[in-house]
Amino acid sequence: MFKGVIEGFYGRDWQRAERLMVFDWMAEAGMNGYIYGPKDDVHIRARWRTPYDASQLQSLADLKSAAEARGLHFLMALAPSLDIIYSSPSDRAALAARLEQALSIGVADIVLLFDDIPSVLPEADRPHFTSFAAAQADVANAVFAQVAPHGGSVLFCPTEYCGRMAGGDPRQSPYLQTLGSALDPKIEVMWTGPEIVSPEIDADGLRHVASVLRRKPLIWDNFHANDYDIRRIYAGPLSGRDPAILDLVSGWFTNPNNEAEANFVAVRSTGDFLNHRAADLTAILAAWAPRFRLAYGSDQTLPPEAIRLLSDLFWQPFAQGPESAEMLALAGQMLQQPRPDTTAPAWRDGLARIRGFKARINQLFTLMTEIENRALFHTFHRYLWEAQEEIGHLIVYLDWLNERPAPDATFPDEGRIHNFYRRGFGVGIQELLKRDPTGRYHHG
Ligand code: GDL
Repeated sequence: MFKGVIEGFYGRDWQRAERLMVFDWMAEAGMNGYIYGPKDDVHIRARWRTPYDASQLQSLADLKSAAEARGLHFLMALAPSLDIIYSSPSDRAALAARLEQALSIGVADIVLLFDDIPSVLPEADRPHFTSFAAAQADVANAVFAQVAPHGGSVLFCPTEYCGRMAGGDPRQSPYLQTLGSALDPKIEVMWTGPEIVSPEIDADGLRHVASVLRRKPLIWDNFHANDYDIRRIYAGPLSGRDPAILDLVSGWFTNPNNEAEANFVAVRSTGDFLNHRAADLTAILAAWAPRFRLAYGSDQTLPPEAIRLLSDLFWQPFAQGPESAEMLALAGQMLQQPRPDTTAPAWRDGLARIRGFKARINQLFTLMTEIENRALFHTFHRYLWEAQEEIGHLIVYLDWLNERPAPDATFPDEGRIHNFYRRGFGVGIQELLKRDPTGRYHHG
């Protein structure tokens, strides 16, 4: 069973050195496969008809060798989905030529991507196929027929690749029903779970997908992906996936953070899960520590508690790290009353604890500036900057409440708020659409 990483996100793709670094982590984590599929490579998606030139092809061949040297199977993605005419002989020939090119460097395992496109059969195809799914299956079967004699395989990412896109219950989706019956049974079908980014992937959901696809799904896990939100990055462990579900899948690839350096915990914790090992965050963070060597010589690294705090601050898509969650809950309680009794022992104690947390974030921020690995430093720097800025802001506000301002007084730090604090086009829109704590908008 494939257990690995797919470089399948939007945004800047990894550089060669970053890929080799991730390969090392993957091998140590007991993974066995890597899919080369960055949306940034125009030859995969936007210009899928255009072959790689000789030097690009050589780089891919080198990457394949580097993966194999670490025991990782190398798979390549191709996404003709944006504008292919499924019935066009010239498009089919262009696709076949792209496969020949992959085969020429020994890559016979092809990941055919039909994600993130409108679910409509092109006009020109309507006389030739009964449905969108039938057209895709026809192309995928042809791809399989071309690579199979070379010992190759096809992993197929459908257009409905999660429960939500399939209308909730995948068994009811005509699109998936057609794929299930029309795709060659040896073709693997990818699935991201109930959602694009799934908080949980559970056994019942997988059984339902398997029944409609007539094969076990192959998981494309976006748990640690962060390309959809510039304010987030995930250095917390995988969760919401019980190892028992591994019997219900044919393979598993995680599509992690854009920032390669941020992926140590993602790769290790996913590797632990895929190999039925109990996740041990302390051990993972200890293994990460050597990358945090301080620049001023010696073999000192960031202390374990600082690395733990870094992971805690940038935890998971659906949960704050344990300490960050505790601090947010505490601050939430302290801010519940418009004019809290700041002399109450609980309030004073809360302020002291948040101040302590701020001091630790400040210390982490400073220590990070001193690490030798500048790529790792820059990976987290802007996120840490924001964390430091925001908690500083919270403390200034709590201090102001502590001075027992008059009931009609407003928070005085206006200059800072209006000049540069939380500005930008995106923020402008967020300010127009005010959300309640459950994420809903209320107009008026
Ligand atoms: C997607 C894209 C993927 C992206 C991810 C997270 C799939 C199958 N496709 O929709 O490229 O990185 O979401 O934003 O997940």
